[in-house]
Amino acid sequence: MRVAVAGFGDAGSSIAKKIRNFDVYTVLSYDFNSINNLLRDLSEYDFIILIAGLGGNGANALIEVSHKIKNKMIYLVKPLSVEKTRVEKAKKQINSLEKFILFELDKFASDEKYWKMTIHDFLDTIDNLIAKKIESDILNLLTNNNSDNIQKS
Ligand SMILES: Nc1nc2c(ncn2[C@@H]2O[C@H](COP(=O)(O)OP(=O)(O)OP(=O)(O)O)[C@@H](O)[C@H]2O)c(=O)[nH]1
Ligand SMILES: [Mg+2]
Repeated sequence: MRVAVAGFGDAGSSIAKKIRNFDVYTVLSYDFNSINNLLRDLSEYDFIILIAGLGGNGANALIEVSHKIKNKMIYLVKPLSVEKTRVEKAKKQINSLEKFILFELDKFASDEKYWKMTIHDFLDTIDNLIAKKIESDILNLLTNNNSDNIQKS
């Protein structure tokens, strides 16, 4: 089974770049041609992993692409609740998706071990954790040939 990873926007591409051993596409322009070229590239694969941070343009592109792809798993990062505008946009985006795995930045931020970190190091650490979880989901998928077993974190 051929698996590709597509990371949309800043959060999505930052996470996707940390995933090893699979073909990774980072998506930072969302015009008609870029999205169509991406869809053409992704059509060569049997299963697509889609990743984005909610509340921005990347997640909108992810939604558009995901509606055109059958075999997929979607991973999303939920903004911090202080990011009010993004949180509002995130709600609408979530409503237009059926099945996804959500990583809540608030939950990570409430863990004391991150409090001394800069926001950059915090996000970098979280991105490593998310990338590891996705890699392990892909390996499970390849072993079992079935995405139903993927556990929500
Ligand atoms: N895990 C992680 N989350 C991030 C990162 N950068 C931003 N986020 C979160 O993801 C949400 C979406 O932000 P971006 O990824 O910048 O959104 P975008 O898709 O680039 O869209 P725009 O910035 O609106 O053009 C933000 O509200 C942050 O909470 C990152 O590097 N890693
Ligand atoms: Mg951005």
